[in-house]
Amino acid sequence: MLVSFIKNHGIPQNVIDNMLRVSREFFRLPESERLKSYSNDPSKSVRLSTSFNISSEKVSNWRDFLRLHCYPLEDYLEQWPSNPPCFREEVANYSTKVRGLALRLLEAISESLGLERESIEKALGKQGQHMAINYYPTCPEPELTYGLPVHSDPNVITILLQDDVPGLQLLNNGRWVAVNPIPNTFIINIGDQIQVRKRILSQVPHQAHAEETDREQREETEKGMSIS
Ligand SMILES: O=C(O)CCC(=O)C(=O)O
Repeated sequence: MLVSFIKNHGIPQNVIDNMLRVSREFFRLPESERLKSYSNDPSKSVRLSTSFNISSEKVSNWRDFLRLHCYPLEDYLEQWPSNPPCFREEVANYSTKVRGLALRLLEAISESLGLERESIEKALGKQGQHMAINYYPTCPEPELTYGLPVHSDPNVITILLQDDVPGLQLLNNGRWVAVNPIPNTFIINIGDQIQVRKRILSQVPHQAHAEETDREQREETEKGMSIS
């Protein structure tokens, strides 16, 4: 299994702070403004939605998300939300830096497998990049649902940024282990597309717990967020 935590990642703190800030600002916009990005069509390259498929599912996830295609940036930037006004600039900056980190990690993974540095990148060919900004409202009855149910990631590699609200859980030897957020630290998860063999490089099933945040104890009480 491979989940890693990366602290010395080279992405400046202000880029991360700005990403979290504009994401929060987006989800605090009036509903009428947010709904400009709303769609139930999974093929859309920009889409605000909730849960997975609220028309067919019996239990909905306690999560809203804004999903963005990010690469090549020039193909998508104009479709991203223009409110908050600095949203495009800050998210573009963050996604470019995160892409650089992903490529460096793929090189390191190649080398750790005894391959040439660029082998995984070359084998994968032209790479898209997607981002999900996950927003978890306070849940009045967290025992009845999830933020996100157990899943593995269908992509190559996930670089997850948490805010300071816990919720992520990893399956380890049949037990769920809570992953408390560490400031300025990314969680790296290997996706289905580069699993090598169980025990060498494989997915870690994970889920996000719906949290009943104590409104008295937090200044920004109403939500947890993550960016993946
Ligand atoms: O929000 C989290 O902590 C988990 C997010 C996640 O698992 C995902 O986006 O695939």
